[in-house]
Amino acid sequence: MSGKFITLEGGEGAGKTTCLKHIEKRIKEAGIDLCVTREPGGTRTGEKIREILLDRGNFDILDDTELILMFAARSQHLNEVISPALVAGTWVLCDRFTDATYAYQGGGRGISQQRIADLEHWVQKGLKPDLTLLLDLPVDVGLERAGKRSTPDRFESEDISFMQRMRLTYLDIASREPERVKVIDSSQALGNVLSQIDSILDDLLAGATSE
Ligand code: T5A
Repeated sequence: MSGKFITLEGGEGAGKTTCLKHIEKRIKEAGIDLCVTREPGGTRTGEKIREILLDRGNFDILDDTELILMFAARSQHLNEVISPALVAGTWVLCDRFTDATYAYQGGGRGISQQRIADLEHWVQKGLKPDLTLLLDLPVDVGLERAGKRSTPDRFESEDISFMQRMRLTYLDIASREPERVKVIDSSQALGNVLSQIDSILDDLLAGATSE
């Protein structure tokens, strides 16, 4: 596979949507073909699964059902969108991926890492992002930002302790995989957040254009 696979992660209200647009602009300005997508979702079937997962009315979804639905959407997404793009040399920028499963279903819900790893192995067959930008900020700051926006979905309705376990899981992944996962302090003003992202992208794009 020759395209680069970049994912964006973070807790609620971390600013992913805001930063995604900036990253997309930088990569496209460098003349690189880019596919921008998201999880759960990114395909017709995946977007239907997303609706089920985010709907606050679905309070009775079991933890394992939630986990399996995440990977069902991911399987569709990988086969239909992500892998074909990477094979064609197109870069893929994805709003959330499997680190979110470890953080939300693992850290938040308490599902074992091994169970998630088994599904990851089955569905992804070893495929991992080349670069993950983790937008990290204290849970209360993120919830305040997200709260200003809209009615909370099924995940945004979880309590603070769920969010804290989710944040710690993300940080744990970053400490175990520092080469892949770059932590961005997204509690700062937007300009500072984008500067942190730019310095990482500068290195990545310099490497890509010299290849
Ligand atoms: N999920 C997903 C799982 O549980 N398991 C999985 O495996 C996967 C893939 C998906 C949900 O699914 C869960 C996690 C999620 O809950 P989502 O749409 O990806 O949903 O997730 P959200 O976190 O809800 O994403 P949002 O787009 O809603 O939030 P963002 O993108 O993090 O935040 P954004 O950019 O909209 O910013 C929030 C507000 O803050 C402001 C923005 O203007 C906006 O108003 N803001 C700032 N304000 C001050 N300073 C800054 N630096 C700011 N940056 C942004």
